[in-house]
Amino acid sequence: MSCSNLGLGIVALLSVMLGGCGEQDLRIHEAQVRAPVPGVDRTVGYLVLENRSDHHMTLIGATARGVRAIEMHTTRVSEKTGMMQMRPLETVSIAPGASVRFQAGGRHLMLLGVSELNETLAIDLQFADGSSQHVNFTVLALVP
Ligand SMILES: [Cu+2]
Repeated sequence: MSCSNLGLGIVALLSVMLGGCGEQDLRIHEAQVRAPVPGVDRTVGYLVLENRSDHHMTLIGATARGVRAIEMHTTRVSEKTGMMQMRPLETVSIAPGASVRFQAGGRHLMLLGVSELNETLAIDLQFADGSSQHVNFTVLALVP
C-alpha cells in the first residue's frame, strides 16, 4: 500500500467513526440571541435545527457560560384569556430529514440569569443520546 492510499484509508475510517456520533448530521442555521433589555437578566434565543440523519434527534436542554439556566419554551395563545402564554418544553424532537425552527412568537430558548453578553454566545445543546453540540449564537443588538 502506498502512503497516499494509507492516508485515504485513515480518512475513510475517521469519517466512519465520526459518523457514529452523529454531529455532522445536525446542521444549525440562524442561531441568534437577542441582547437583553438593560436591567433585565433574561432574553430569548432562536435557531433552526436541521436533522440530516436517518434517526430522530431529541433536544433535551442547553447550557451556556454566564447564563444561569436555559429553558425551552413554546408560545401559545391561551384559550381562556386570548393572551400569548409561554410554556416550558421538556424535549424537542426532530424527525429524520426535518427542520425545527425556534423563532419569535413560537418555540424559543429562554435564557435566565444572563450576565453581560459579548458579540457571540456559545451555547451547548444537549441531546437525549448523550451527545452535545457547541453552537455560536450571534448576539443581536437591541433595535433602538
Ligand atoms: Cu419563554
